[in-house]
Amino acid sequence: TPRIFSGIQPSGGLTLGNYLGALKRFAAEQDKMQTVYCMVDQHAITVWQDPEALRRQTRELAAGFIASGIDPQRSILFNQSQVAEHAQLGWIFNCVARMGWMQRMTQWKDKAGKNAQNASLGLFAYPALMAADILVYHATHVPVGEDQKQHVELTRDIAQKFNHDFGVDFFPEPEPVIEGAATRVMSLRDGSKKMSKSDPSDMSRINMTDDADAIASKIRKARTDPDALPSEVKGLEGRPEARNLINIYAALADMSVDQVLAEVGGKQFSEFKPMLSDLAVDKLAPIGQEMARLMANPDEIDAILRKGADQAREIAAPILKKTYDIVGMVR
Ligand code: AQP
Repeated sequence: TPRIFSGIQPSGGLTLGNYLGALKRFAAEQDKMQTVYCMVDQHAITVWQDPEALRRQTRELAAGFIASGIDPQRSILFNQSQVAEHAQLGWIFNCVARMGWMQRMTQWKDKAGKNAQNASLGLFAYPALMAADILVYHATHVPVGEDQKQHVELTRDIAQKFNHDFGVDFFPEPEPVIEGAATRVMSLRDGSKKMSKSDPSDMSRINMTDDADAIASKIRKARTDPDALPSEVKGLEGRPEARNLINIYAALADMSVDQVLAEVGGKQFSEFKPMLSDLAVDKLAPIGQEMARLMANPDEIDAILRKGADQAREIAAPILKKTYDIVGMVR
C-alpha cells in the first residue's frame, strides 16, 4: 500500500523554503494516501542544540505543521524521539550503509566543511537514520525539496542492499516526490544559495513567524538585477534572483511560472516586489497568527504529538520486529 513519510528538523524557525518545499505540499497529500509526518529532533541534535531551544522549536514546528493545514486527525504527526523504532532500525542501517556512500553526500560535505574531524559522528550517519525514518513505515513516497533528493536515493540504495544481503524482498524503494515551482527556494540575498534556517543573515529568509512589515521589508531589499521582468521563461536564464522571486510568486499563488510571467512580464522589480509582498503577507500572515495561537497552548501540542507517536509506533513496531527476525536477532 502506498504511504507517505516526510520530516522536518526542529533546528530553528521555519522558513518560506520549508513551507513551499515541504509543508504546503504535505497538506495537499493528505487526501491521496496515508501520511506520516515527523519532527526529526534526533536529526536536529547532529549539530549542537540548546535543550530549551530544542523544546521550543519542536513545539513551534508542530504548530507550523498544523497551521499549514496538516490535520492530526488525518495525518500521523509526532516527534521522532518518541518512537524508538527509528533509532533501532537506524542502527541496523548503519551496518548496511558503506562509509563511501556517506562520504559522497553533498549535505555532509557542505555542513561538515573543512572541519570534518570536528563534526559529530551523528552528522555523518544522519542519512542512514533518515533511511530508517522512511523505511520503518515501509513508506513508498517521500515529498521533499530538491536538497533532499540525494538522501532519498541513498535510502533506496540501503533498502536494495538490505534486501540483497539477506535475500528478501522486504523494504520498498521509496520515490522522492519533488514537484511544484518552489522545490528550491533561494536566499533573498544570494540567488546561488538555498534559503535556510541556519543562514546567519535573517534578511536572507522569510520566517513563517515574520509579521507583515518584516516580510515587506525583506522583499523590498531582496537582491535583484536592474532589468525588467521577461514575459517568457527563457528570459529568466542567467537571472537566478529574478527566477527565485517568480518561483516564490508562482508557488504562493498556485500558478505556473508561465502564467505568472504572462501577467508580470515587462514590469520593473519596483512594481513586482509590492505585488509579491502583498501576496506573501496574504498567504503567510494567517499561518503565523495560527502558529502563535497554538503556541500559547504547549500542553495541547504535546498531547497531539504523544497520540501521533502511539499511532506511528503501531506501524513501526511490527516492521522492526520482522527486520530483527530477518537479521537473526533472538527475541
Ligand atoms: N530553500 C528550500 N527550498 C525548498 N525546500 C526546502 N527545504 C528546506 N529548505 C528548502 C525542505 O524542507 C524540508 C525540511 O528540511 P529540514 O529542516 O529537515 O532540513 P534542511 O533541508 O537542512 O533545512 P534548512 O532550512 O536548510 O535547515 P538547516 O539550515 O538547519 O540546514 C525538506 O523537505 C527540505 O527539502
